[in-house]
Amino acid sequence: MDEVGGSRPAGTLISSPDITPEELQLAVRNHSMPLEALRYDITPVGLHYLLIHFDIPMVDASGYELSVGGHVRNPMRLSIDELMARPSITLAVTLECAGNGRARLHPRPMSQPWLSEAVGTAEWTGTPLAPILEETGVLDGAVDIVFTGLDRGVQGGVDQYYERSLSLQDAMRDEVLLVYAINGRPLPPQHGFPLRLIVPGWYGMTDVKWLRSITVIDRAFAGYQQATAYHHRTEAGDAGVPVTRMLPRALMIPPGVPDFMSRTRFVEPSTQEVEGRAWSGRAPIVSVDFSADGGASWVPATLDEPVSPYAWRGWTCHWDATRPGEYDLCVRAADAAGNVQPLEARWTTEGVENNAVQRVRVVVGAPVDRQLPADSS
Ligand SMILES: Nc1nc2c(c(=O)[nH]1)N[C@H]1C(S)=C(S)[C@@H](COP(=O)(O)O)O[C@H]1N2
Ligand SMILES: [Mo]
Repeated sequence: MDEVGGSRPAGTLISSPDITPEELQLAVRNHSMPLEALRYDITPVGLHYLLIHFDIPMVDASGYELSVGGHVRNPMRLSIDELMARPSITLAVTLECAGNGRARLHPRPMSQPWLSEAVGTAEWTGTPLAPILEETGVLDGAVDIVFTGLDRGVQGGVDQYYERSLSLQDAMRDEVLLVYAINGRPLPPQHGFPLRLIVPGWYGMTDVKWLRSITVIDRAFAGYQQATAYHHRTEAGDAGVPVTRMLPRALMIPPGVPDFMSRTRFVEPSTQEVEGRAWSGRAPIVSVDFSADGGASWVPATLDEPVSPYAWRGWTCHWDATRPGEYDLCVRAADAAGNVQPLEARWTTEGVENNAVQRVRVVVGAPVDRQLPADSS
């Protein structure tokens, strides 16, 4: 048995199906969204997934200032009151971790061991970034905008503050926000109090929490989370392709009732209305298909209107579950840019962008024993 605090840094590959103590440490700190929470258009804050690389910093809002500087004409410092006095926008945005699906890979890249539900949709309130960059007077030759958090730690042997960058062009998009509220309430500590970045459509690593500074630089940003981590690589040492916008994914609310340990579902012989959500950060979702036979045959689901241009859309599908037996349910989303979820996982060294279809095992028919009041159906 391996001990916690052992010798497997992120980046190690594990072939054993067993989750290691190091992965368990991360999994209990960073939770995903229970799949039944797909019922809500807007995820209640405590059910939204969480990913925190280091420690949650304790921030006193009264002394807080965001600094905006670097390759600019007029560097600025903004208090939370000053940020909140600026024009505000509320946008429903679906966030998903780039590592969603990682724990289903073989061998398994050592990091946060997500299954399929590292996602959530919140109503984020904040002020647009572009006018702030305009007021600071970004100078000619600006290349990247660096967003630095207040949280510090060691990853890949590098002592760092959590930092990510965007190109000037991406940072200037209208929907990019500096956010101070979630679902109508101030950000809680775990979601980035008092201020974070939200870049709709991109995987979650972009949305720097506990934002301390925004720095304009005249070269490509070489920070660890930008230049080393979050690349689609199929071999260690490859240059790889940076992870940016979310690939399409559909998830279903597992029907029926779960077995406590295995999560296998039990459904009475019946006709079922299976439902869930689908999203893509690349282009609007155009179809969701449902399969009750592990992907051998598919039927189209009915799509609801998206919750916002940057959020998931609901879908429903009729399932004839009248015949007792075992079923392997799957759903598959496609977007208008032609991206379709694969049936088999696509392996990458960091376990990013695995948007293989979700599979839910369902037994139609009663479990062996039953201890329910007479009036339950
Ligand atoms: N400062 C800071 N920002 C961060 C992170 C972090 O560890 N530190 N994690 C990132 C990652 S990888 C994800 S997926 C999202 C998760 O946001 P949430 O916890 O609010 O859902 O935050 C991003 N922003
Ligand atoms: Mo993430």
